[in-house]
Amino acid sequence: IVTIFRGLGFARATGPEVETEWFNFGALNFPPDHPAMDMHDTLYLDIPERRSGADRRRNRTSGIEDTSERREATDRRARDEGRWLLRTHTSPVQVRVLLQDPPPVRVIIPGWVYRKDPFDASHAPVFAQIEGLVVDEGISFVDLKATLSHFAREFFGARTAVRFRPSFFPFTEPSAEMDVSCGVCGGKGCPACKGTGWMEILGAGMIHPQVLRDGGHDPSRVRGFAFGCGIDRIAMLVLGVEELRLFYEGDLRFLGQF
Ligand code: 2U9
Repeated sequence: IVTIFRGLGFARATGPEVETEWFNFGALNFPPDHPAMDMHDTLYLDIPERRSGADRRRNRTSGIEDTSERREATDRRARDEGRWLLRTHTSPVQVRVLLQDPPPVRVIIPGWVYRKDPFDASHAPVFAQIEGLVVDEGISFVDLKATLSHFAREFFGARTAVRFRPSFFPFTEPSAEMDVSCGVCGGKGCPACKGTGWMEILGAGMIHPQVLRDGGHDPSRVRGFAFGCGIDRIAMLVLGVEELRLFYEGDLRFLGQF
């Protein structure tokens, strides 16, 4: 996947797996207590100094009007004071890139992410994700569609059809999910695609103006798009593997096939 995006001028970026609440949620437009945060069952690290910092911050800001200056100041403090956690997605790396690199930005970020999920046939407490980020002047949804369509044809084969469906993420607006035509039946409908002819492979969207602003950019000057997908799920679809745990158990009878 990285090789395909390298061909489009993307650079690979990496970042820490232990993160703060601000880099993992706050900077990505997850408001405190927003229901979207239920999507992530987060593994927090019990580091007392950090937790007491977050408690102080909550007390200071309670009941006070959330003006944009106030929000900015709170975010700056939150960067240093929030609880520690194991990142639930690779998105905090893009936040770090936004804060560090001037546009034009084109990065692809593979990495391990952590969620408090049971280890079963389709979930693991640690799994692999890959996300991408583009920021420049004049970027539009057309760039998003062209880039991701190219990726799908390179990865799944030249005859692959794609479709985009509206979706929601706190960090992108508008947001979409991309499906590719089922590689098993060619789009006719089969058990692998549950009879629909399509397989959902990634989420994407235009970077939310608030996320750009928190990353130090002026949304009236630059825009961007981002995307993310679970690598394990794609591997299961492509290889026809129905049991996720096989990838992690180290059984040579399974691994020896690849
Ligand atoms: C910044 C701005 C925007 C990254 C994105 C998705 C859509 C997405 C999930 C797919 C399945 C993760 O593995 S999964 O659970 N991801 O659908 N991710 S847009 O958007 C960003 C990231 C960083 C600063």
